[in-house]
Amino acid sequence: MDYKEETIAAIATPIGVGGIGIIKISGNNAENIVRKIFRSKQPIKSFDSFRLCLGYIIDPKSKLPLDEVLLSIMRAPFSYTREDVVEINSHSGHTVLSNILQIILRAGARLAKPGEFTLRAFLNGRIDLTQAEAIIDLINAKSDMSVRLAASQLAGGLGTRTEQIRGALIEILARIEASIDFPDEESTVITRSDIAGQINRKILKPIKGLIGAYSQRKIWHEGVSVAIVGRVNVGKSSILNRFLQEERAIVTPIPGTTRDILEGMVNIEGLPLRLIDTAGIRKVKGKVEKKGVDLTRTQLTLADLILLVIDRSRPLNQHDLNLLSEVDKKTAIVVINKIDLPARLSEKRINSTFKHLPKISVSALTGEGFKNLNKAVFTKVMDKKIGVSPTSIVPNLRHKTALNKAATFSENASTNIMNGFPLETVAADLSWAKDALDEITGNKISEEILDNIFSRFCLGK
Ligand SMILES: Nc1nc2c(ncn2[C@@H]2O[C@H](COP(=O)(O)OP(=O)(O)OP(=O)(O)O)[C@@H](O)[C@H]2O)c(=O)[nH]1
Ligand SMILES: [Mg+2]
Repeated sequence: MDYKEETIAAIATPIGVGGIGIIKISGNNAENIVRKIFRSKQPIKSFDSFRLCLGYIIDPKSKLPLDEVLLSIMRAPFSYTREDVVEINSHSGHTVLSNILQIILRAGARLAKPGEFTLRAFLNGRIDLTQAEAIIDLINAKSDMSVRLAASQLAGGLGTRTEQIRGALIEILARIEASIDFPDEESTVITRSDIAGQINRKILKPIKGLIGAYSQRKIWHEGVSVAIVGRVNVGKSSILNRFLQEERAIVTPIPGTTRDILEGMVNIEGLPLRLIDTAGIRKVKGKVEKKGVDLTRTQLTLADLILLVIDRSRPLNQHDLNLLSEVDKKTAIVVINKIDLPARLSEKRINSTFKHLPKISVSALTGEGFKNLNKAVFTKVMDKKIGVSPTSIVPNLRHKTALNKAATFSENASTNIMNGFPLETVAADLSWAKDALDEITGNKISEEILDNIFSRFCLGK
């Protein structure tokens, strides 16, 4: 059946006890259904769009009121789905909500699938596919920055950029096609190098920019992982606790206190950091210790950033030097801890050993130096270009796959036109590139992919 003939309904608020619960209905039949099950407190002739109306949900069978509710109608096309939408604010509590929903279903609605309201917003042309995906991201966002990125995508950032590239592509395609159809007309003559230049500049370059931004996505959604490593007792757990401003990890003077991986999230200027405290590196004795040190070594390769901690109140030893040789110099910051204690490690020695690494002196005990450490971490992340500004357009994996496809076809077109291939071949490549861009916004998309995207939504959205 055509979706336009079906009116759907679902509970939009999470299960559980709360102040209010919301039930949503969308479709042509929404208002009819409401007329069967709702009795207004003040007599009304017709519902005004976007106006709250106080009344009762009445069970049509028993004629008894089920709940006192606030009801609103948002008439098409000015609604979330661009269909007639009704929202019922009832008291929360699962039984009340599901009883009301049952009555609505009996009155002619069908239970909505997860994401079906948003699917309709897409099918009815109110949003493109990137915006629908932004709604899922927004719901699942775990940091300020991922909220901002999702909001910018919801506002149409990625969709607009994709449409711009697509527009340029269609223009180039039109010029090639005109020259195929009317090869002898002066107005349609093209130079191959000119077309190749335009493909590179107007299509490939912006596409590659977008692909490059993909790596930033993980950072903003999951946080930059920062492993705190060092030999035993240098103060790694104390540093974690100081960052988190709580006693998350056990701190003792006994070497080898931490044996497992401990994590905590912090935010530095909106940048989410996943801090990872590790077991100190030393000569291991038992199985548990060995496991702990192995886990530390894994973190060395997995983490986006390493804080290599040393203890200034003791001389360096072989474990410090071994660790230094294991860290990737591009991603490490040396944290010189315990500066509140008398130094037994000279600045000269530190500078010569950790030559090309940024160094920050701190005391996990007093908190001295942590402002600088925050700054250094932030700068390092930004320098590594793993950070983005809040206005960035950051594609997800699905978009990136499509962009890669579009880039490959455009690259073929650009090389082929320079190598004297028939213009028909070049045009075919460009039109495949266009299809790939259409997958991003959903101009052209398979049912399967749509199902896949919308099944990630929660019920009632
Ligand atoms: N004076 C002083 N003591 C510190 C500082 N940081 C840590 N300590 C002390 O050093 C000892 C070890 O600290 P931890 O934070 O447990 O060190 P760790 O590196 O996690 O140790 P392991 O888990 O055993 O590898 C504890 O007694 C801390 O109180 C500091 O900045 N100044
Ligand atoms: Mg520890």
